[in-house]
Amino acid sequence: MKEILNFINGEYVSTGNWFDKFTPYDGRLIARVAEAGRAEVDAAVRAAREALHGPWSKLAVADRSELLYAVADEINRRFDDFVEAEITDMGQPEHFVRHVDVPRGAANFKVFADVVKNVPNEFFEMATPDGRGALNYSLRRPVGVVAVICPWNLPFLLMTWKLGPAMACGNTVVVKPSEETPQAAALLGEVMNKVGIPKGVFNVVQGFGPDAAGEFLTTHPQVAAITFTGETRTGAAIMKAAADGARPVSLEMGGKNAAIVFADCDMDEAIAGTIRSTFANCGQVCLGTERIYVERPAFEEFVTRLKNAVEKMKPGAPTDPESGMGPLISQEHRNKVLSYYQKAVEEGATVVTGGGIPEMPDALKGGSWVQPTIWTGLPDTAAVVRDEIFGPCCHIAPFDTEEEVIRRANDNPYGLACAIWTSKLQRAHRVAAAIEAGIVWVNSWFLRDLRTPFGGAKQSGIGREGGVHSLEFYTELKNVCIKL
Ligand code: NAD
Ligand code: 6OD
Repeated sequence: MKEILNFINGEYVSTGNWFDKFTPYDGRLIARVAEAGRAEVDAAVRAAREALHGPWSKLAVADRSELLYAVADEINRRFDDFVEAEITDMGQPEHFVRHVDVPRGAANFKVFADVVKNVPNEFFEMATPDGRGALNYSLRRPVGVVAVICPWNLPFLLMTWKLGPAMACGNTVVVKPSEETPQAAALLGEVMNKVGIPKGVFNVVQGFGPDAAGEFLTTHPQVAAITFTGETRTGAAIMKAAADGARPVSLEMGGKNAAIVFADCDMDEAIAGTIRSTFANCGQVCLGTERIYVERPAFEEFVTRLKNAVEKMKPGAPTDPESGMGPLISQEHRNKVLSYYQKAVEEGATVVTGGGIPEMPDALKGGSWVQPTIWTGLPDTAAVVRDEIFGPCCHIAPFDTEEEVIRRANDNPYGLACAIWTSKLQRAHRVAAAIEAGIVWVNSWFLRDLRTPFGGAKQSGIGREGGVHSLEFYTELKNVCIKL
């Protein structure tokens, strides 16, 4: 049986406690994972703390960047191993993992290695009463040991999205991957050792959240900052933990993202884009669309075409080239999604397609499969139109005016992302400006330039990462004032 371990101070560390890892697509037990307790979390934070004052922080920025380029190159050299780790952890189609999740692992290190080399510092010359004057300039310094708490959807992409900037800024890190997806983080330890990242700079503790590795890490007094991706409820608990010690948090949290489809849009593009935004990764993308508003003249056409496209999407095993969709991450998450499928019917939805469990071949019957599902006919107050479900499903509603759709799209506690489909330039700008979300895509979805600010409004997040915005979180800015 494969064993997945912690990675502390450059070494793989086992523990006396193990938990099982099953694949989501056939329910097979594939590994046992060594769960970190307080002792391992302490050891990881201690190693990170020592490394902070060792060679890592003394490296010139350009030399640190060179090491991070080497990390990216080694990820690319081990590309197939990361693909294997991600498909057995997450169960998504191999082509999706190869083209979306794993390449971003390398890019996340490369881009931030570039960003930190190109940050201008502020400089102010000032007058003083004695006429001699003074010069002010700013220096950026690492924050310290950063705790990185990760979710299970797109595990490698989301973990490295935090590690890239944290390490590029000279911090040391302790990562806690989701208990559902432990493999890529463990594998990354081999990459770090191979390219010569100093011991203790990158550490991994495996395990769960509350009263376990996650909480031990976020409450650890030597952790200087916490960066988190996951559910809003968990983010709020982490914020409370961070208040003890007044430590900064960067929180990327849940969403209930709207798509707005105007009748003037390119309908082929809107359908293809919505198929991706609603069903990619089996709907387990925080930026994904779960509420769709379609201008009334285009409503029937949009519903019919989306239904036809969805019904062509066959769920299947990750390595099946015909697979259009993978499973949900776990049976527990499937129960949650299916409870919403049932709620939709109880609330009076018209089930346009799906709504249940697909018939799968015997070899895949142990997986957490659900049908891709479309509903219409519900008011915006219905649970499936308000709550984040995080599954392959959406509700489609008609609208009549621009003002109305902006109000309805904004009438939700979350504010992560929105996709607008229109061919009218002025309308695109108007609606994008009025939408309460951290990210708005026009005639596209999940098109990412890593230099841009990324994060959520309202209950979808606190703070922005990406490009120089990441530096605001991962560095302390210090002013030096020199009297002349
Ligand atoms: P989750 O909040 O359940 O878990 C995330 C991580 O937090 C896991 O590693 C978990 O073990 C840990 N954790 C849980 N309780 C903790 C505690 N009390 N203290 C410390 N750590 C704790 O989220 P998930 O189910 O893994 O991921 C899905 C959620 O993540 C969805 O809500 C999705 O929208 C959100 N998400 C948001 C973004 C974004 O960029 N905004 C990106 C991806 C996922
Ligand atoms: O692209 C990114 O940087 C990012 N954080 C994506 C988040 C996807 C959510 O599932």
